[in-house]
Amino acid sequence: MMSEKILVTGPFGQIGSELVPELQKRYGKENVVALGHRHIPEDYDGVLETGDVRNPEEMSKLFEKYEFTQVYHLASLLSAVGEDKPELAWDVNLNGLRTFLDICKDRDVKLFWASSIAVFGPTSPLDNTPQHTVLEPTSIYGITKVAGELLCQYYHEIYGLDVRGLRYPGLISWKQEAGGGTTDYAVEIFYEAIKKGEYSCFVKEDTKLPMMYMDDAVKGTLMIMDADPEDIKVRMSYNHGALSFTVKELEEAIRKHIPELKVHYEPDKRQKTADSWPDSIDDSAARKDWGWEHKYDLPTMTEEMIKNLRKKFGMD
Ligand code: AKB
Repeated sequence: MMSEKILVTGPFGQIGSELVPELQKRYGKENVVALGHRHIPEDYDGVLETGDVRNPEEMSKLFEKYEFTQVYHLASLLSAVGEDKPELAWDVNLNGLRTFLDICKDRDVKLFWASSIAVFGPTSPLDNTPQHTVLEPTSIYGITKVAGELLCQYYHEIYGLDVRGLRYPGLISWKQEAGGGTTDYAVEIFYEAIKKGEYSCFVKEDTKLPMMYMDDAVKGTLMIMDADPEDIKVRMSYNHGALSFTVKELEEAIRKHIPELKVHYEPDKRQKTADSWPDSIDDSAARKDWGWEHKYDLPTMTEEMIKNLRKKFGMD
């Protein structure tokens, strides 16, 4: 196998914190470079560079130094923080992506880009939202993801760049807390249930969104990057689905393990974004083209989350 050199941007975020160790296991610690920006964990064990994804000169120098063969470009502002800082969201999400599209188009590099269910909006079908449908998002985050997906497709068509992407749903994980997203409640509820037995939820109890356990998200990310280029028929981003539940259903699943759990519902401005996103998505294109399948359902994901968080907080 050709030896790989891998760059991961956003390596200490929710996805990166779990993807980087998997990449290190597969390709060797010395072959995975984490591009840190501001918050770098003191105990990070691996090759580290610091820099700004919006700076093409800085990023080009890194490519000269390491001759990367794969890039996982995860660095992004999420939906809730994007509404507070729309200019920064535009700058980081799109100028960051442009940097890598431009550098990679002239090299033999496979580029992964993280998109989101935020590409959909109130005019997209709500249930089982198809791969190809109306994309009229109302959040700035969603707008950057649609524009980014179109750019990816453009660079593939015009320059032959091997770029691949996933529309992640809300991701649920215990190693690293989510931050700045609309789906963060689905992670926070576990932390608060375990620490305090009580959670105040910022969306209504009947809010239903597509979700996925992080192990499945990491598996899907590696699967799409392993796939034969011929099998990647979508060069925008693939719908990436697993679960779909209301907050009330999640609350009930957690209560099976923590019977005393109390949840209050105090919707805030994030409700509007949640309401504009699909209830569930159709990911049959990913299943057909490159064999995507998920493992975790609501009960097994809930059990894993609670078991691991109890361990993490020394409560088992
Ligand atoms: C968010 O809520 O902003 C993210 C996402 C679904 O892209 N978790």
